[in-house]
Amino acid sequence: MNRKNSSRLFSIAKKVLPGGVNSPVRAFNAVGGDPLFIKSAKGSRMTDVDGNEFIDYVASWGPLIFGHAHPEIVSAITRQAGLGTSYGASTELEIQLAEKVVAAMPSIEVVRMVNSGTEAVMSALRLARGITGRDKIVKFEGCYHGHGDSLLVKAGSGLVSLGIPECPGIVSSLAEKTLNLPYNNIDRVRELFDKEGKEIAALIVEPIGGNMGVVPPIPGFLSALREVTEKAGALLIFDEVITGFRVSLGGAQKHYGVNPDITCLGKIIGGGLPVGAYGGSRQVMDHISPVGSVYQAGTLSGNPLAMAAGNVMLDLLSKEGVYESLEQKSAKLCQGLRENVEELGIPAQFTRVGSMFSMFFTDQKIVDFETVKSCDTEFFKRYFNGLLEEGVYIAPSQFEAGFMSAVHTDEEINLTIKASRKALAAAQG
Ligand code: KE4
Repeated sequence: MNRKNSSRLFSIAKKVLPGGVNSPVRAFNAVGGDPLFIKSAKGSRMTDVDGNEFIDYVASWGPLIFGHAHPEIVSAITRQAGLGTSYGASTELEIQLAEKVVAAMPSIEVVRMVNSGTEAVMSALRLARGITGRDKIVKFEGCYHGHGDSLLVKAGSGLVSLGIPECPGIVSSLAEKTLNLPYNNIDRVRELFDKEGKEIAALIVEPIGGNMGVVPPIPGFLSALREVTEKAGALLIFDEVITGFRVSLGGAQKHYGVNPDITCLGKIIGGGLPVGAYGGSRQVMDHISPVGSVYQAGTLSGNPLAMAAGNVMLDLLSKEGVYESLEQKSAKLCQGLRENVEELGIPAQFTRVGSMFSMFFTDQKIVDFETVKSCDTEFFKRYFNGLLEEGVYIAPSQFEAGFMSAVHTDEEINLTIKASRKALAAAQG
């Protein structure tokens, strides 16, 4: 495949951007070769600067559940841009999006818009520490909650893809306040809370792990987290930046029937524009300035463009049959991929919740970060590059999620299954 222009641009980019990228996971470090530079995208397909076209399962790392350049989202953004891109003042648009979030997410009565998932999580942690007067935070190994200082401790996503065990620059006195546990291990949660529960401000969890590949919660895991945090007077934070509006209109909390104290959102609610949000009960959220004294602010928070795009996105998602269709498409793809590996005798594990899914090249059952780390990342690297040659684009790391959109066609899913079989066979060597 001709990737001349991508390589040319990458060498120029490296002169002015760290590693030639604005986010490490795009750099293709885990899969080799120069990253693709994208020229355009439409529906389920992206075209790079060399004219190569790909069926896309990255979806900008989750936001584009209705595909690229959806006409209704594009026209909402275009229309709003003509009315102004940012006022630094309130608009009706932000009320409309907040009302949609409140109506959909079972635990949210009040929500604050910010500009990224990282900002949502940082704010949620500050809020939990402000409410409880406690310092300690509990998270799970392999979960990624953005690049806020307290969370870059044994985190997933780019840190595990790039093999960065600990991120330099985090003040040690802060890092010590972050306690890590193995995902899905209820006994270890109970043990820690028995010992230190009174010092813990919050436990934050991806209710479905999405940053070590997709790792679903085992039955009872989320309800145990709810019970343990309740008992200790600690807040339960669901980081639903990926799962919110992805696995159901009410996110993972609706899907599993467990309500957190604070929910972090991002990605999908911005319709492809920069956005984040955090919300909870009025009692919790009224601690946030200007009502309460926990300060959090943002120049572009609730900006009209992202609100306009998010409003259309949530309207599209509220239509009858959307999640059923996502389920059917995702099940069809994963069934095809499973048949491929079975025919070829390749050890692989499959995980999926709705339209987020992973194929792990290991014979170990996937339950946590340790089991995920048993994957054959060299095999994944060959598979990734083989798929790319066949015109299919997945996340350039074994430790990321795959995303189906509402606009992938059956024909594209069949093409993907065929491409995957060829890439698997080639990867076997
Ligand atoms: P952002 O600050 O990147 O908008 O969101 C951070 C974040 C928070 N919580 C979860 C569960 C997330 O998955 C993320 C960001 N996800 C990564 C990919 N898994 C974004 C891709 C990137 O870092 O470029």
